[in-house]
Formats: sequence, C-alpha cells, structure tokens
Amino acid sequence: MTDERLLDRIESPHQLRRLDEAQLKRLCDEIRERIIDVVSRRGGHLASNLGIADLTVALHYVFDFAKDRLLWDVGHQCYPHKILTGRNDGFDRLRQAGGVSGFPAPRESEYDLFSTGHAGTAISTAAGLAWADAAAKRNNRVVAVVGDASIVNGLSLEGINNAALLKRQFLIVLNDNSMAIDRTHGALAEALDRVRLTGAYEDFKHSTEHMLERLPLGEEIRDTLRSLRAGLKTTIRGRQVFEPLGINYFGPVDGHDIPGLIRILKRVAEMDRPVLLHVHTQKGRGCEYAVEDPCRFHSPSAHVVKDGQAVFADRARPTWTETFSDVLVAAGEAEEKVLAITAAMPDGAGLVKFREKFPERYIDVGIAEEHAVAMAAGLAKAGAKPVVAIYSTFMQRAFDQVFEEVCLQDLPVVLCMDRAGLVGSDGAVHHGFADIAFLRTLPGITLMAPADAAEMRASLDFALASGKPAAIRYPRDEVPEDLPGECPPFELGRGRTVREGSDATLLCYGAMVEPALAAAELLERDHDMHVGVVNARFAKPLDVTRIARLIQGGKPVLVCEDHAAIGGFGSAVMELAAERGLDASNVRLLGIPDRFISHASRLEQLIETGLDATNMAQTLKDMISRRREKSPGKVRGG
Ligand SMILES: Cc1ncc(C[n+]2csc(CCOP(=O)(O)OP(=O)(O)O)c2C)c(N)n1
Repeated sequence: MTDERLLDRIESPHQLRRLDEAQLKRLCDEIRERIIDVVSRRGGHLASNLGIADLTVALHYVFDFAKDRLLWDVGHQCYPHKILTGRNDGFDRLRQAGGVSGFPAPRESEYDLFSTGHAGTAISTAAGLAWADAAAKRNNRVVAVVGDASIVNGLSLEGINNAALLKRQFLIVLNDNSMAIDRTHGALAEALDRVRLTGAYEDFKHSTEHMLERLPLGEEIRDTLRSLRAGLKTTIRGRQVFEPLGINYFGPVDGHDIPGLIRILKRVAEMDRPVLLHVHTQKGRGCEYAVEDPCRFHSPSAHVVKDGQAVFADRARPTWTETFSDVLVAAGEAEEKVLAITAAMPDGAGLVKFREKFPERYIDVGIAEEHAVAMAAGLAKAGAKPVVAIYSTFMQRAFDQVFEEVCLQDLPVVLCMDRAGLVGSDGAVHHGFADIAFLRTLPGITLMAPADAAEMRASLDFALASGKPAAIRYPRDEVPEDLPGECPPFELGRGRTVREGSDATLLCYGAMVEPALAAAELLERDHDMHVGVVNARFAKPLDVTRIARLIQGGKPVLVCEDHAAIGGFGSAVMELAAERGLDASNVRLLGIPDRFISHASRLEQLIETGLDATNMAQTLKDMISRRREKSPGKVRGG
C-alpha cells in the first residue's frame, strides 16, 4: 500500500467496489480529514458531514446512483457525497463564488437531483420520483436520506404517509445522530431517543431470545436478561412508529460500521416495498472539538485549528443576530408576557441568551415553522406576547399560518426574521428574498426593518407594544455603526430622514441605509452631488406623506432594498404612486433581480446585484446626470 491518498484515486463512486474493508475505512478517514481541512478554511457544515461519511460510502458502494436515485434531506450533509462524485478538486472552493455549493446542486453533477436546503422535502420528492419510475417501468432504486430532526418535520410526515403506499422499492435512511443543530425537541424526537442504541439489534434480539429459551438460569443472569429485555422492548418502538404505516423498519444499526452497513443496505435494497433503515451516527465523528460541541460546529465560519482546538477570528462589530439576542432579553426583562419561539434554531436565531435567562418562557418546537407560528397565535390569543424568531427563508413555510391564524385573527404575534436578504455562502437555497412580498399582502400586519442597533430595539419595542401582528427583518451581517443623531422611537408608518440632500434621494429599507449613506458620501466627495438618505423603517404601512412628497418633488429617487425587486418595498412605493396618480418617472428600484443568486460572500452578492455603496452611487449619479441633461435649469435644489 502506498502513501498516496485513496481519495485522490476516486474519480467515480463505481471505483469504491474495488476497495476492501480496510481501504473503505481508510477512505472514510481521508474524507473526514478533507472536510475538516476545507471547512476550517471556508466555513460550512462540519459536524453532520463528518458523521455521515461512512454511511455515504456504504450507500455509494451498494447502489449505483448514476441510475438509482439519491435524495438528501436539507442537503447540508452532502459533502462526502460531493467528494465521492467527482467534485473533490472543486471542493477546495466550497461555498466560494464559482466554487462547489454547500448544498446539492444539479448544475454541478448528475448525482445531485434537486437543489435543496430546506428540511423535510426528500421523502416527498423521492416518492414522486419512485412513482414516476414505476409508471415508466424503470426498475431503478430510490433512496431518501433524512436526519432525525428533519424526519419529524410536517412535510416529511406527509411524505411518509403517502410514500408508504408505494408498491415498489423505496428506502428511507434515517440518519439519527440525536441532534438537530441543537438538541432535538418533541415527542417523536423522544421516541427516537428511546430507540437509540448502537449495534445490530436484530441479531441481538434473536440471540437473546434464544438464550432465554434454552439456558438454565441463575437469578443474577435472569435479572440481567430481564433488563436486557426491557431494553429490547424499547428497540421495538422503532417498529411501532413506522410499521403500522406500512413501512418495514430495520435497525438501529451502527452508522460507522462500514461492512455492517453494506450488508444491511444490500438486504434492504432488494426489498420491493417501502423500508426505513434506522442508522445511528455520531455528529462530528473524527474531530474532537466537533464531537464535544456539535452545535457550535454544525456550521462554523472559517477558523484556524491550533492545538486541536478551533480558533475563530474576532469580529469588528456584533452581528444582527447578537444584537437581536440582547434586545430580546431586554424585552423579556421588561415584560413577563414575552415568550420566545424557535423552530430548531436557538443559536442561529439568537435565542440562546433568552433560553438561559427565561427557560420557562422559551419554546423550541423542532423543525416545524408552520406549527411555531400557529402555536404563537394560540399563545397570543391566551394573552402571551410571543416572539417567533425564524429565518426569512424558512418563514416561507409558515405563510398560511401568518395569514390565517395570526393576521386574520389580528393577534399580537411578532415575527423576527434573521437572514433577511442575501445570505452569502449558503447561496440560493437560503436567501431571504421574498418575505416583504408575501407578508405585505396580508391585511393588518406591520412590516419593519431596523437600520442600526438602536432601531432594532426600537422596532421590537414598537412591535410588542402595538398589540398587532408585526414582522421585523434583518440580514446575516454585522450591525453598522449607529446612525447619526438620537434614535427616535418607532411610530406607525413613519420613516426617518438620516441625511439631507438637494439633488436626489436614496429611499432605503433596513440594512440598505448603511451603504446608502456611504454612497451619498461618495457622490458628494467625487461628484459634488448632494444626496439625501431616507430610512423608511416601515414597508407596511408606508410613510405615505414623506414618500409621496419625494416622488412629487420630481428629483431622482432611488429605492434600495435587500429583497427581490418584485413585490418588495419598492413595489409598495410604486403602488402608492399609482394609487395617488403621481408621476413616478423620477423613481428607480434597486433590489435583488429576478433570478437565483449563487453562493458567494454576502458582499460579493450585494455587488453582483448592485446593492453595494459604489453601485448605488453609480446608479444615482446616472439618474442625476440624466436629469441635469434634460432640464439644465433645474439643477441643485430646482
Ligand atoms: C425548513 C427548515 N428549517 C430549518 C432549517 C435549518 N436547519 C438546517 S440543518 C438543521 C438540522 C437538521 O437536523 P437533522 O435533520 O437531524 O440533520 P443533522 O444535521 O443532524 O445531520 C436545521 C434545523 C432548514 N434547513 N430547513
């Protein structure tokens, strides 16, 4: 055996079958090393990928996913799969502009069937594929790999309910590492917990039953066996959960025993009915710091590994998430009725401090955004003041509950949407580009976006005091320096002029105020153009008086938002103009264009979409110049 890495010889998963057991094990270790190295430099999903390496190798060993179908739920655990399917070289530029995506991406490989990033979809899409394959008399096999936190998502359960009726091969692999990003929550999660043991259960059960029947037993041994039997009863729960639905249940099996995995996968691959294989894996496998703190290392940013520990660079400024976290704790201190709800993302959504301070007022519903919002409606109806912290992209799941359970009842639920706008390296599956558009349609809701830390506090205070449905959005970014001057309290539908200017106005929503101020500086410094900046604060209701005045003033108005240009804040501005019959030929909209934006850094994405200071300045400069050309007498204050 040479020192050459096995990994460098694997160009296609077909080559796996040439490796013996020891080589397969070595290959898995190499995959883990590769992931640890690349994620330390690029950031990305670490712990789940380390845990699933052996299972991925075993799956590719047994199935031929050039023709069989492999669906990853969420998809954040696809790194070993990418490395094995011809993307090991590209993996070096994981999540970078032009590099390999951190999620399954059909554009990259025929081995990726769907671009995914939201939990709960794999069983449904797999069921569709299986159904169509059967109808076309194709005999390829279909496998959906789902984590223990994602299988209890409502969509997964809907998928199981239907997939169980398939009259053909259909394999669900339940990758159970006992964790979501944080600890799992809920009765189903607890049921899985009770099933969780390593080792080959079926063998264990048979041998124990055999022993019970045959052996002349002393009391001591009997006691031991009784407790073992009690343990066995718990193992049967896995069956009790899935078999009444018509899904054959196998497991749990050790997800790091490659020969064992290959053996059982070969068996279940031959079964011509829906089967669930329960595999127990360890999150962070092979990396001590990730095993110790799988939550922190679920998706770490780039770091340096020093003396076996991951060291992160200090950030210049706090993030919006951190600011929200402090503001929410302050709100909780001020008002006992404030409750915080997360859908399995206490850390990402900034609820950890609140959880520590007010454990009895904190609810983690698991990956169940629809339920989180509907439950918040119930809480509000009963007199509580629920704050639901869900990323913008995942709030899409709960649109119907925001409509019916919250807005139609006019209940005081506050939605706090982190990761609103362009999210950087997670890419197209995670941008929060649609929340203004879909929420704006709902009567009675108030939509806000703070532009600095003080406004984060003021907007949450306003929302909690309003007694109405309200939503606040903020991006995945650092919080900018405080805006000049005192932060006035939020008043319904009132914006805030943060810079005066006689040539034109940048009319901005939330996070866009900061680059707009920089753009205004640039225009003044380089072109002697004097540009005002208005911080809209509200996308609904709009600051009708201020915005109508701006439009009527006839000077260039550039509306900037970190959201789809379709249906967002800018659309609301244009609707206002149309409603009032205002001439809006002086208004331009700058937002995320009508296409999916790939992974890159957030700044690169802002530049790509024209939402950075330099591009804003350029766009507005062109608008001002055109106006000056058209009506030379009307320059500066005209
Ligand atoms: C609808 C939705 N909500 C939240 C998330 C954020 N999220 C990404 S991975 C993850 C945990 C998934 O846990 P599990 O399915 O058990 O997989 P593991 O990471 O443990 O392998 C969560 C909550 C998501 N991707 N989709």
